[in-house]
Amino acid sequence: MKTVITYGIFDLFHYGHERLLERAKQLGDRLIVGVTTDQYAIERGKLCVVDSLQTRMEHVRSCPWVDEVIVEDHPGQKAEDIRRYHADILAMGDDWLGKFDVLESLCQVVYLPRTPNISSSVLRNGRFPFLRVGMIGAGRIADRFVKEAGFVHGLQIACVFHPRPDSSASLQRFLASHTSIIKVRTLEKLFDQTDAVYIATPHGSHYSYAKAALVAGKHVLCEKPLCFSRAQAEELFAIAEKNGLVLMEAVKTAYCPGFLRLCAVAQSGFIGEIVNVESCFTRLTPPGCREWNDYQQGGSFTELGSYILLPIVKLLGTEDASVMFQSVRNENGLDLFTKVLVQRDGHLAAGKCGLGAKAEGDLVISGTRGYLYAEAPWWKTHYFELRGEDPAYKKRFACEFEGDGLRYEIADFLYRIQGHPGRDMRLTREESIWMAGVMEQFLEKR
Ligand code: C2G
Repeated sequence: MKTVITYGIFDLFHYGHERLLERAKQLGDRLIVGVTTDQYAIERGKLCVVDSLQTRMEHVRSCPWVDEVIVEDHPGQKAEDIRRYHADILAMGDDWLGKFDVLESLCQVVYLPRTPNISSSVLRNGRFPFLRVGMIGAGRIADRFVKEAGFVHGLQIACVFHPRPDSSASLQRFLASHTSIIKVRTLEKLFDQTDAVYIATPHGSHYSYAKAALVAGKHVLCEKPLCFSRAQAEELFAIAEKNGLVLMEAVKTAYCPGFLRLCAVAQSGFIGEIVNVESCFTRLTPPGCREWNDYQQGGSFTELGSYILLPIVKLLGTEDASVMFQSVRNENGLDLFTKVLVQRDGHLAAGKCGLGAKAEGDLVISGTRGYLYAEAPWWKTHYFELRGEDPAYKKRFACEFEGDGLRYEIADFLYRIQGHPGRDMRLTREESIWMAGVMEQFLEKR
């Protein structure tokens, strides 16, 4: 009995997959197929898998040549499976040529010619129109956004609008490094040429640009903080819902695989009841930067508050809570360092952020049976530990965090616009509205 094993994502199952499985079976007597989980596919940079794991496994299982279907969910699993199933042959398409030669010490590795002119991404693009994205603003993050958008298939950055089209140095720099993106001089032009808008302008202008885009029928991905009042946030989400549009707040951590895993572990009982969340994010920012020039909405909390509030709202929810602030300010009244204290029955939380003072940027989630610890930069979550009473006990979790990590929120934005379920929980409407309410309280008390 010769056992053959192969692996794939098998998204939007097509005859290229069928032919690969048929030919793999012809190499032996038994064919085992490993289907990659959504999470592991995302960790491998496949950000826009359409079909659920269940559906993809059913498609593979429905093929007459397939004897057994297993799940592939972690790096190095192929070597484990080859031993576990006593596989004689690992068969893969030749787009993987050479990549699995290292496993030849365990079994024969065969690369089968790939079927030309068919792929899941071609089918995906065929099924969903290419999303034309317009950008408002051309500052620091805008540049990184374009680079990260390059990893998400199915969308294209078409044009950019800047309120000062002729005098903005950052816009000139941006256009020089992104020559395929055209400058438009009016918002109307931007809306005419796009399906969705990414807003990367100074905080105080997010609400008005988001409202204009939603009213114009455009999906919106808006940099954090979405806006500075609960009522404004509720209004924006109401317009989005009325117009059948996606509105997402771009707190990138909320969409990255590691943070999703951290929240899942925290909420799955390993640490017991969650009692306290402590988050910290500091980034020393020199005088003269925009964060210090905006006397209305500048300072540390409006810049970094969304990050430190994220684990608090994700793990403790959006019910009413008492929120208190303590800040150290500069001569212009802007906060160099701010602590936010959140209290609700049975739950406590404290967030610290600073552009003018440094602290240990860690995240600690305390429960009745243990705690989770994530060191800086937890907001680019790639590693965290489960710890308990015994200091020697540490369960380690490592996760992919590719590039600048904006690709995950961009992929989710596209995914939600294409109408796929299951990703709107990553940062919900209620959570964004709650954070806008906390921002409102901070500015009121400032
Ligand atoms: N394939 C093919 N012809 C195509 C498309 C895919 O022969 N036109 C093969 C691939 O080479 C692969 C298998 O079908 O061997 C599954 O392809 P995908 O679903 O694209 O999965 P992939 O990203 O290659 O995942 O850990 C390895 C991965 O799990 C492989």
